[in-house]
Amino acid sequence: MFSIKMRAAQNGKHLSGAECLLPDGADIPAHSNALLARALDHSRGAPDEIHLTLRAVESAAVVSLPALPVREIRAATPAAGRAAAVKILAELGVPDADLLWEKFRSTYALRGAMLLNIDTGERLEPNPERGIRATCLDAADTPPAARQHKNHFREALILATKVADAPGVVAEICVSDDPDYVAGYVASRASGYVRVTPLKERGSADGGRIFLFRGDAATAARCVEYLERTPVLVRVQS
Ligand code: PML
Ligand code: MG
Repeated sequence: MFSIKMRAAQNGKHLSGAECLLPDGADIPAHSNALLARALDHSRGAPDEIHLTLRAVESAAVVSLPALPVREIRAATPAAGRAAAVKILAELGVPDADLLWEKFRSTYALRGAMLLNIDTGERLEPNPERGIRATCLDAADTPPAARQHKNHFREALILATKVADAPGVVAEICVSDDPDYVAGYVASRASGYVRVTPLKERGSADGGRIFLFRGDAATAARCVEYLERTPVLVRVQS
């Protein structure tokens, strides 16, 4: 298989990124072009640097997962949305779920997510300045044209499906960092993907992700390895 990753920046500041995971025989130039088109057409600005990386991936290791089932909660206000998210996390056994919003502040500056031990409060990312990236993932059978523009919901569902399958992950909580996109979600194998909107005020860029983890150090190491390196293809109903 081939992994293709795109990241675009302006004056050294990250603008956009996307990736694909392609089986043997896929039209690699067509997918690469679609990612380039996406990099060149971003609402946050024109990039002055684009990195496109192609790497062969061991296809015997690929995990295939059905997308998590989806439901949606529409709240009257961001505070009500956050309360709904906290309630689901509490039901999943996350202690002090209402205190997570404080932790969320430290995710705003991260490129990746926070990996948080929910029993000790310890952060487990190997590089806390960067956070942990859930990467090496894609939806199975994505046509090149579908890659040219960002689809928040679809991309989040694919990522959340991989994260929920990682060793030790109890749940994930995400708020979009896009100022015009006020939705987010709580996801886990037990709850499925629960889309919650709104979780923040329109115009706010305060978004991030926390992967809520429970387990010992060996499980944490397996979790990081899975999130960052195990190739996962998600089967999404279209
Ligand atoms: C992001 O990429 O900004 C996160 C998107 C969260 C998507 C929530 C949804 O629409 O279900
Ligand atoms: Mg974003």
